[in-house]
Amino acid sequence: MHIISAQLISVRKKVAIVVSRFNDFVTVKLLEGAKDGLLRHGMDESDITLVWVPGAFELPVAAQKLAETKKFDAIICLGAVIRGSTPHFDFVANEAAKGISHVGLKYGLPVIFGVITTNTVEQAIERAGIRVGNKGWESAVAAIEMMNVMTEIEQQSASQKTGYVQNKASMVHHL
Ligand code: INI
Repeated sequence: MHIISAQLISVRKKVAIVVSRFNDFVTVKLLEGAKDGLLRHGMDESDITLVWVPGAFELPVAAQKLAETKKFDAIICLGAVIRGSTPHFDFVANEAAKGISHVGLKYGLPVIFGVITTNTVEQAIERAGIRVGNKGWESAVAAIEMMNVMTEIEQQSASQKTGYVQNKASMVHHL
């Protein structure tokens, strides 16, 4: 049995963070959480690209443009859609979710959905806390795990073709 279960350490990876200005009293906290999450898992700040967009609705198109460059191993999308403050909550939230998922599948790239969708401002603030309970921090950890999962899948598929399986400690030949 081949098991792929990735480490939570980021080595030689490049990440883009796309963050929306709308509800920036929340999204700035998400951004802080995401940066902290990446740096604490070994990422170098120079390997992080930050892109601001007007609102959550614009997250997918920016993520798509970044994915097209093929320069990134993961893209983290951060936003806050709060039902109380908009009659078109559902449109914005749904399009952001659909679009982000679409970019990930189109490019075979981890595109992380770090968008808070809440009924109230209080709930949004709660989910943008200092590290624990911070959706940005959780998104960073998800990005790191997924970048490593993608690498391991590629390595395992290459090694299965050649008959070699490379694990962390050794090279095992499967006859
Ligand atoms: N954008 C958000 O990120 N969150 C919201 O809660 C929100 N509300 O309330 O409308 C919001 N709207 C703006 C939208 O994302 C676009 O920027 C705008 O419609 C222009 O395309």
